[in-house]
Amino acid sequence: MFENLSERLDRSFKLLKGEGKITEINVAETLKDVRKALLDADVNYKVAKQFTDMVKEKALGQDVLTSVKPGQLMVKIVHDELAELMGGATAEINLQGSPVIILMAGLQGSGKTTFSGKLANMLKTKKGKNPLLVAADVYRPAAIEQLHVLGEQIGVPVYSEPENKNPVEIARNAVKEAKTKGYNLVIVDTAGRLAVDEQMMQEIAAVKQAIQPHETLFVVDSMTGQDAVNTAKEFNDRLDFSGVVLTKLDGDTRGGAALSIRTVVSKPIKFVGTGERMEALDVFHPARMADRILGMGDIVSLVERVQAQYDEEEDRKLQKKLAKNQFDFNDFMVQIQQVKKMGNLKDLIAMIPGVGKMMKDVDIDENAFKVIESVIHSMTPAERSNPALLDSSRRRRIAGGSGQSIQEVNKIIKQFDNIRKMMQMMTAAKKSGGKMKMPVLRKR
Ligand SMILES: Nc1nc2c(ncn2[C@@H]2O[C@H](COP(=O)(O)OP(=O)(O)OP(=O)(O)O)[C@@H](O)[C@H]2O)c(=O)[nH]1
Ligand SMILES: [Mg+2]
Repeated sequence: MFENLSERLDRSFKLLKGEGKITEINVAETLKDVRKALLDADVNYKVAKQFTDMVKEKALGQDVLTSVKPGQLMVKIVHDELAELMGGATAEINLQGSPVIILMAGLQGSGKTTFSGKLANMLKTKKGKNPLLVAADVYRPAAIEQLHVLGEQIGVPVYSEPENKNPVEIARNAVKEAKTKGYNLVIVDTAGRLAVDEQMMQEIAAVKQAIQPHETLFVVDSMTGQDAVNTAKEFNDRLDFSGVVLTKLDGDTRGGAALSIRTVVSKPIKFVGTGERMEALDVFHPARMADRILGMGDIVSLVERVQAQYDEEEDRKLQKKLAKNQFDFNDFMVQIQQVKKMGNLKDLIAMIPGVGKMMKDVDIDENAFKVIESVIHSMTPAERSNPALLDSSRRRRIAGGSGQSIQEVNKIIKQFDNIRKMMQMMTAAKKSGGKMKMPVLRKR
């Protein structure tokens, strides 16, 4: 995401950084490039102009021309202004209420139902909420089913009235149900609608009126481009929503809408969806997003995501096994599952500062795990817990069983050996009090 934009900005800054002496002329040139990059990334032209004017003003005010490192100072100014453009501070979701009521609104296919599930999952696991999902999409029977499937997946109950065609009643009944059954969070998924469809706009306004939600979230597909801005405006005029959710930021999006919406409707972006999986949801942080756009990576989000999946108990068991030199293929499998839970590998890698750009055209083989898993599955339990058994005849049998070549099987066993050695070294270093260098987080 935002790849084009970050690349283009990078190029114009490089020019600036390369200059021995910066003049007003090349600052102006750079800003022209920045503006063009923004426009090409689908940022609203008024917003782009306002943005570069602001940067120019700041740059002049801070005497970029006479500073020691003018290129870097410019990058910093652009960074801070980008963050400002996206709302400055992180906007928290309002969880004051019993029950807290959250209403979804947005165009057809924008990702409302998926986001409803993701949000229930996040607030349940991270905030200890006890959520009730509500299927108030009365137009497509499949929509109710879809929410039930998601609910089951994340272990959250779903309220629905398949026979009732009145979303206002369903929503009202659901809130009543939540109160009597002790759910402290109600998430109401609604049918997608077109802003031009007067009847449907009235309907969602009526649902809002009836249940008085603490948050009304406008869900928008980031791939929609400029149209997203207009849609956001129309929904806001009718619903006065409290926050924006950008979905599908994992796709091939230019992301400019994200930069414009905040300015146009003056409502904060609260969450971003980055995939179809229930875990693929991030709280929106303007400064981190600015980092990402400028190619500085998003190491903090990365660390958070890794931590969320990190199982302390598992880790302790693993340390013990390592110390006793008992790390085996079963443990290897557990490790692979943990990495897989973190989401799409390419997304994760894109968050590492400086690496995102380099890896842009590298094809990361998401199937690599599958091959490893199939090889491990073809081992007997004895072999899995005692890799030393794996002689050449056993390896041949495993190759046959997993449908891989013998070379592939050898390679995977070798990789396993290397990982085991590396992990042992790390554990030993930790034990002896030796310092393993931790990566330093970039601080601004
Ligand atoms: N890649 C990606 N796909 C997503 C994301 N969010 C939703 N989707 C996909 O987008 C499609 C539409 O999502 P839904 O959640 O059904 O959208 P909706 O707004 O409920 O659609 P309607 O109820 O028909 O209006 C589904 O195939 C989702 O899997 C996301 O963040 N990233
Ligand atoms: Mg839906």
